[in-house]
Amino acid sequence: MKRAIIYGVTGQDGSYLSEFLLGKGYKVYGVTRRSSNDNTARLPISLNNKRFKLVQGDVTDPAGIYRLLSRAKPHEVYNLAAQSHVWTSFNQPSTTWDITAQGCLNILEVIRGMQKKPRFYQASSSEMFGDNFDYEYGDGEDAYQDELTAFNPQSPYAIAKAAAHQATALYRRSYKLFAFADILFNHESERRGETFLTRKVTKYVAELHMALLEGRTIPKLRLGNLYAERDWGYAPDYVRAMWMMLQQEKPLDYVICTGESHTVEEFIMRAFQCINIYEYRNYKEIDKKLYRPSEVPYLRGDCSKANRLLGWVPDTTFEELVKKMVTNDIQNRDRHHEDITPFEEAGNS
Ligand code: NAP
Ligand code: F7E
Repeated sequence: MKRAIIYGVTGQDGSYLSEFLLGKGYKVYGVTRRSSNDNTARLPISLNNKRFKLVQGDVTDPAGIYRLLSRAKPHEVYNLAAQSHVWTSFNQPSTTWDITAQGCLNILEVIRGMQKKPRFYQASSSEMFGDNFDYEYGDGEDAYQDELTAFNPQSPYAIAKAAAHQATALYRRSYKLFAFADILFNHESERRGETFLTRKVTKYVAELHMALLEGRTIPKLRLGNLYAERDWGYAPDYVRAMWMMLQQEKPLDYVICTGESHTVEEFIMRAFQCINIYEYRNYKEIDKKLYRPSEVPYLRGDCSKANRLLGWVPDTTFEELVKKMVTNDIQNRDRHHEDITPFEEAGNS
């Protein structure tokens, strides 16, 4: 039976990846760091599987990584652990560095010292491109990023990810490690952390939907920069790509994205439209504190290489993604309010 270790198993992607690997017959060691509250809310499905083992650990603790890898003797190690919130990284640059850059190096060093070396996966980020892009036709209309676009990171998070990305490539070249780094563009889901833009919006929309039905008012949605553009995909599609990469004969880096870019405002408008609100501006206010000292203005990936060599294509469209997230947040609210009108029928614009 194949064995895999997932660092970052309690996060959005870690939870989906653990279910995906269990579905493929793996034994999965999911690593969770110690916390004063239960942080396994995303793992009910995996925890019910006898082939899933939840183990305590932390990527900043090299000795613990060594003990786990020596004991479990995995075939594959997935590093999804990170302080992954860009805005937070400006407030906590050192913590972000220790987890997101040094954590990756700690795992690589342990693998380098092992006799039977597992395959290694590193979750790199489109944030590494920062404000840089290439042009297809040179007229500015078709700007994109791919595996060859130069990095110009714009946050402590992106700098840490770029360091981890380069370390993975260096260990692959220097020590012949079977190490891959995917450049993942934004991907969201019903399990997305609640302080990321998409989930913050869909939770608000669900709350507003309920409030309107009950004749209540709620405070406005506080937002930062509405004009940044992102290439948003669906997380389960992206964890499938992670596994597909590690099954390749030759370790290479890939961009994983949808190839479509939308503004923050477009995402918000779509989400409000799910509850039949077509003029959302009355419900939002801009809070300058939510602006970042430095922003990534535009992300649109080109995943032709992953298409060609892995046969990977995203299954979920932008419109489906927004709808899934809003529907899920409304259903979560509904569990406590069984008798309300389904949102498709609510005419509250
Ligand atoms: P996430 O929900 O923030 O999950 C991050 C995970 O890392 C959590 O399980 C967290 O544990 C864990 N972690 C944090 N510090 C740790 C430490 N010191 N030791 C061990 N684990 C630690 O992130 P995600 O959205 O699933 O993303 C997964 C990976 O892909 C991350 O590396 C992220 O940077 C990268 N990525 C994500 C996106 C995206 O759009 N989602 C795009 C590009 C790259 P707790 O649950 O205890 O906090
Ligand atoms: O911001 C703007 C914000 O925090 C998206 C992480 O998974 O993807 C993610 O990073 C955009 C930015 O994600 C609010 O300024 C406006 O332009 O959801 P986000 P992100 O920064 O793109 C990359 C690829 C990763 O690797 C990261 O780990 O939305 N924005 N108003 C806001 N963002 C937030 N969070 N909150 C707001 O109120």
